Amino acid sequence: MLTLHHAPKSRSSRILWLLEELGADYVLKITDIPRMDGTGAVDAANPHPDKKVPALVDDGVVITESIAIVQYLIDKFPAAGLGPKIGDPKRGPYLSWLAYYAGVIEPVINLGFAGLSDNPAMLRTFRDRAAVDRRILDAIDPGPYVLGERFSGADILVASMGQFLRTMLPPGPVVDAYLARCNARPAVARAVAKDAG
Ligand SMILES: N[C@@H](CCC(=O)N[C@@H](CS)C(=O)NCC(=O)O)C(=O)O
Repeated sequence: MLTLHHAPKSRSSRILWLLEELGADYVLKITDIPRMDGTGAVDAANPHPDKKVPALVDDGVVITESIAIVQYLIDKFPAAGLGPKIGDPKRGPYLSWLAYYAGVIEPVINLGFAGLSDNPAMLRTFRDRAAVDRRILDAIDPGPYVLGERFSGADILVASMGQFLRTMLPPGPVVDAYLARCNARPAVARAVAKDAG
């Protein structure tokens, strides 16, 4: 049995969306977390080693980190076709996007929020927001999805940023249309209804 430890409107919302895309049977456990605005608190029942979300538990095994959870679930439900399989030429680009999301996009966005965007060491390591925006725009235009014709787990990661805060993605009509395309998926409506509690 799969259990998602989830805090509404957080990084675990994307895993809720993925579970709905996959048609998975799962238990949703609402988990409190300390929020940026000072609300919320650490939830002792949260199995995440850092008491964060998302945390997925599959038959007693805890899986953490959005990227690992996305790939774990996509592997577990191969028939849903949300990730190119080994041997598929799109597999390399797909894995590159998962790693780029965790290893570059998240740090660049968070360094921006922290006012550290101009730090030379950070720029050398991660490049800047303009470079991230260009990579995203180059992927989704013409797209229509990050990997081209096929919607995948990479879209769940990229689009979930814009769902959380529109300014986390590049401004303009290309991203607006991409988000509208992703948000029109029936699984998003189901996830949003559950996210609202
Ligand atoms: N790299 C982690 C980040 C998880 C994360 O920071 N989650 C936030 C919610 S969006 C959290 O649980 N914050 C509570 C805290 O920092 O105590 C992932 O992508 O899974």
